Amino acid sequence: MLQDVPSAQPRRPRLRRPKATLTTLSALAAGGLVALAFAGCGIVAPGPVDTTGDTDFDRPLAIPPLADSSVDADGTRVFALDAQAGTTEFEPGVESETWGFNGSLLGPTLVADRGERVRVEVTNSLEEPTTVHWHGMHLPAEMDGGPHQMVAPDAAWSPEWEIDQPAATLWYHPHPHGETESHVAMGLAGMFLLHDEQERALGLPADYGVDDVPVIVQDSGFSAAGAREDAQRGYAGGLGDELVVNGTRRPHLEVADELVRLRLLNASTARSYAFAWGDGRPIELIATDGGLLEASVPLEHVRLSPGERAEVLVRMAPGERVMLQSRMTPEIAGLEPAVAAMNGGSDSFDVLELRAADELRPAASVPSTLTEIQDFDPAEVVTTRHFELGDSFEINGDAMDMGRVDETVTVDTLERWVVENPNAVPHSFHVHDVQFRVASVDGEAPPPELAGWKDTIFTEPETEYELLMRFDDYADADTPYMYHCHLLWHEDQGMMGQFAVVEPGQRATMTEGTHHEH
Ligand SMILES: [Cu+2]
Repeated sequence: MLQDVPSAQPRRPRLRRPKATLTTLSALAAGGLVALAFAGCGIVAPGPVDTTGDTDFDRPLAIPPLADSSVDADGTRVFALDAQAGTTEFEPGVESETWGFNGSLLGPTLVADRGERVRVEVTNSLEEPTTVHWHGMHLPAEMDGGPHQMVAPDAAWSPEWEIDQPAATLWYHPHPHGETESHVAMGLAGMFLLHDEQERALGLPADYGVDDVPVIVQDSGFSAAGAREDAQRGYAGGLGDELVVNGTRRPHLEVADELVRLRLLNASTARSYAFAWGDGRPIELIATDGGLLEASVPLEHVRLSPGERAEVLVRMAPGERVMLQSRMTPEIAGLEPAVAAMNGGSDSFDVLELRAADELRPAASVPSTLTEIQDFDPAEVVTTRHFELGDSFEINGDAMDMGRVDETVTVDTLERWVVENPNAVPHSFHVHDVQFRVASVDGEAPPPELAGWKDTIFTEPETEYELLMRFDDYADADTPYMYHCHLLWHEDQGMMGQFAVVEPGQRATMTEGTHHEH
């Protein structure tokens, strides 16, 4: 269980970092003039980290509790989330200040069914405003929990919507403009799992915390005594040299089932992972951000940048132990070695050890077809937009302006968004409201891990991603959705834009950007 020792802490979070100058950082990252120049500006660049094989994973993995809910007279499922400050003992007897929902760290797991109407009664017991964004969720813009839906201290906000998308591993986290990195680093994050009839019928492992296990991976710095500390910083943002999973350092999970489903969530602010098994067995990917793949795919590794999710299956033998690791390399990161070295792209970690009981409950075989994913027809594309990710945290040359709508989308149309990272440094791209398909990567068909529904992609340097997405409904000229780099420091620096979904012929209420030709 999560170590919950909530207490009022009327102080600002400690995990705030100085804002380094962009030009220095990006020049360094690109040039690889690593430690020497960093020493000159008072920042110690993270060096490569390898913690594999170092220590025993002797702590039981904390499992976030399932969120309580009640059902209203009209059938709406109602949850409650309260953002709170408290303390967490990552090491017994050593308290760190942390934030959580309904507790001192992370938040409960919300579960809902396709077709259900849900309401989340959000309250804010922090001393500063925050928001709760439903990452990956298709919903009206005013329910999205972005920077326009701030919840003041002691205030409440109750977004309500109908779950209208396939079974998936989604998550929630704050999205206050300029403060997202620190709010997530303090511990505000949780999972939101969606089920549907088709997924249930597959007979996949579905016993929460037993054979269907949330795996929320975050990195942090720790003092020798085990208090949480500021992480070191690369161009990507804060990069801790240690991992916590569901808030547990060095965790293991006892399993008594032959087949186990792990729901991997990269809830780190900056670090990307390349998940693989320590004994070299393939990692069986069954779902990406927005739901199931058409079929399970055996991979050497599953790369997840911040915000991305993957569901994987692992078949255990009685009595065995196997370590989930992250073994990133410059090749997997798609970065030059010098840039990779200072942005976590050469780092290896033990993540979570699975320990199988001597007798395991047998599992049904996994159906060869998990779902059918209908491809979008490119001939139906109504609008093509281009997004160039800059190395000084702008998109198409502009930093985020909460008073400007950058793109106006007509409801009920298919769009092509071409996203390019022309620089040598890492970025990513996340779109609110919709799940998209990756039509091509540099003109080639996407690899299997990008072949399903996605809402966030890592954007490798000098690579062009063609995304297709349909904006089915929820026209609202008054309220924009966001698209942004999901490296949270970049997002906070303004690497974000706004789009409004409107009725045909309508204009967004907010000032529209004028420099795009469609
Ligand atoms: Cu970025």
